[in-house]
Amino acid sequence: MSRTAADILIETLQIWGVDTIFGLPGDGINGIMEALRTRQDKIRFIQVRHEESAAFMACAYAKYTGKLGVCLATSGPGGIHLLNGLYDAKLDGQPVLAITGHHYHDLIDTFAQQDVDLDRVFEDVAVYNTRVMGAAHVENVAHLACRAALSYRGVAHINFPVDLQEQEGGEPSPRNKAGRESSVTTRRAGLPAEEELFRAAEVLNAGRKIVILAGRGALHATDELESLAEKLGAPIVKALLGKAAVPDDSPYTTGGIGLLGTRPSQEAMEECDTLLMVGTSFPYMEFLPKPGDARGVQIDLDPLRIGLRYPVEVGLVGDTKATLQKLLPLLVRNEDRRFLEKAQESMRDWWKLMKERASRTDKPMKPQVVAWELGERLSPDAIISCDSGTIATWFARQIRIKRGQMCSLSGTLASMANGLPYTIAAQIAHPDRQCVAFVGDGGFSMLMAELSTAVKYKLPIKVIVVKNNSLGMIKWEQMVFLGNPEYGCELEPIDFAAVARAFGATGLTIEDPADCGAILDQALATPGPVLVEAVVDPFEPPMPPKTTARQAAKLAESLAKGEPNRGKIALTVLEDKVKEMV
Ligand SMILES: Cc1cc2nc3c(=O)[nH]c(=O)nc-3n(C[C@H](O)[C@H](O)[C@H](O)COP(=O)(O)OP(=O)(O)OC[C@H]3O[C@@H](n4cnc5c(N)ncnc54)[C@H](O)[C@@H]3O)c2cc1C
Ligand SMILES: Cc1ncc(C[n+]2csc(CCOP(=O)(O)OP(=O)(O)O)c2C)c(N)n1
Ligand SMILES: [Mg+2]
Repeated sequence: MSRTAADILIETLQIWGVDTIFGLPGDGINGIMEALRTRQDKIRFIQVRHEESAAFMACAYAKYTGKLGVCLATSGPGGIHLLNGLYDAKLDGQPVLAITGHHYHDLIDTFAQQDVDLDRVFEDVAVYNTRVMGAAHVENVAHLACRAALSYRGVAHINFPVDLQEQEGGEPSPRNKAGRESSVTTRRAGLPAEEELFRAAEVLNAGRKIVILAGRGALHATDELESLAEKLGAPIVKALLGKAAVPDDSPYTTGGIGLLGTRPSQEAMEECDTLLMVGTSFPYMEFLPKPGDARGVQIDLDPLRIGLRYPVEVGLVGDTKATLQKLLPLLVRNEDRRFLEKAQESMRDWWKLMKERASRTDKPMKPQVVAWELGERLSPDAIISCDSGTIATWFARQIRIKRGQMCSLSGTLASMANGLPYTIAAQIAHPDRQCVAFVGDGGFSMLMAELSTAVKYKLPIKVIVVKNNSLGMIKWEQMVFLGNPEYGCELEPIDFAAVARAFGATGLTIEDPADCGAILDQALATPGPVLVEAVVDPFEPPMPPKTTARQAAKLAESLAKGEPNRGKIALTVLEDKVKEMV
């Protein structure tokens, strides 16, 4: 039997090492589903409950393996559902291939059912975007799509009309010659020019108070980063996607930066005379030194990103690890260790404060307690995925990442709801590792049907839902940034433990901080998918590293304007401040 166009597509993906596709069937992709059915021993199809999850999963698969993530959706609504997860991949620079269906090729643009030109819809999200014109077209475009996603670290999209999927053979045009494609992968810009390395070394060797800002582009260069910090006497500040670039117990790091960051990181940024940015496009420029206050050097794989956030003097275009290996021998040890030592001392105080916030016995339980107790119990190989919300603050601050662990969230898109799909993809990619979702009640409820996916594929994921019955982060933003009473942020409570049990997973609840550790132990030791609902204080504020007078004034304004929970909020904020001072 001759191969269909869909067979050619799937076989080409196999050449590129694709072993997993996340998706949901539909009438626009039945031909592709058949090609997958007949190859299920070689390529896994993971059925999801919502295509958005499939795209998040493809993104996380890429984040946690470095390989191409692939998702599949039907024509019209299926493809549209993919979009949010695809933007997550685009904005966090992950290689993802999206395959979508279209209806019959000769009825396209005739007001037919599901007549959505997804190749036009996906124009902005994709670095490579095409519609299949016939069986003879497939091999060429499938190779290119894989190559484009991997080399440009972005989204590639193939839109495939349903009738063409079943087309057999397909006569190539006179100019099209078969067998000309290659699946050899190539990397761009491995190393910067030598003279740039010398110029960078000159700037760094002249610095006395140097800060290293490391991001996700440095995740694979932990040892090099620590050697760099040792040589330069420089604290390593971490952008959130670079949380695992060095472990939190490294003597060189002051942890995160930004609203979710630490005070020592902010102080180091305020005082430094030299800034070295490594694999980061950290977006909050207000947390970086003022232009002119520090000299700047930046390492990035993408030349477009050089000088994006800070006017650096030298840009090293190259891979972090390879570049640092070349740069390190050119650096002279900074004998003035005072800047690093001061940062280390501030960090000791910071961790005391974090532990203090996480050891509170108040009821309702403080969210920091859950994050801290979880972090203490995670196994050395754990993969932790988080959602957008105040939940990200507790994740950033109270979960101390260890060497060997991985973690992520939807960074630059900052989407809600990715946490559960990310965790499912992590567990599929790494069946033997501990995979944990740390999510808020708002984000989790958006895609919670994927619990069924975890049950279906017997994935032993652990999901910690921090339940404050509110869209917590937005509530605080409305009050602290705008000075308005919260509006539209309360959530109707859901019994998530009961929901988990209804899905066929184990469901546990923590209400008393005294039980938190024991219940988390139980959850982590229970086989199969487990959900823990942690009921927390909705009035616990995600405090910035340093509260500004403007933020305090705005909060007071919102309370005065009639914030419905003003009594409780005033008390909680005041109590937190008092506790920190005594
Ligand atoms: C609710 C919420 C709150 C947030 N608050 C904060 C906050 O307070 N602080 C914070 O830091 N983040 C925060 N974030 C995340 C933030 O939006 C950004 O996503 C994050 O700061 C970016 O981290 P990054 O610089 O590591 O990654 P990116 O912005 O993706 O930058 C990575 C850079 O590395 C480069 N690169 C990739 N691979 C390599 C390589 N091999 N070698 C060299 N370069 C490479 C890329 O070209 C890119 O320029 C928040 C997110 C959410 C959801
Ligand atoms: C898809 C999407 N919708 C809306 C937002 C805006 N937003 C950011 S955080 C947040 C609240 C998240 O609530 P929850 O998951 O309960 O976490 P919490 O802040 O309560 O910890 C909202 C609505 C977003 N980032 N993504
Ligand atoms: Mg919430």
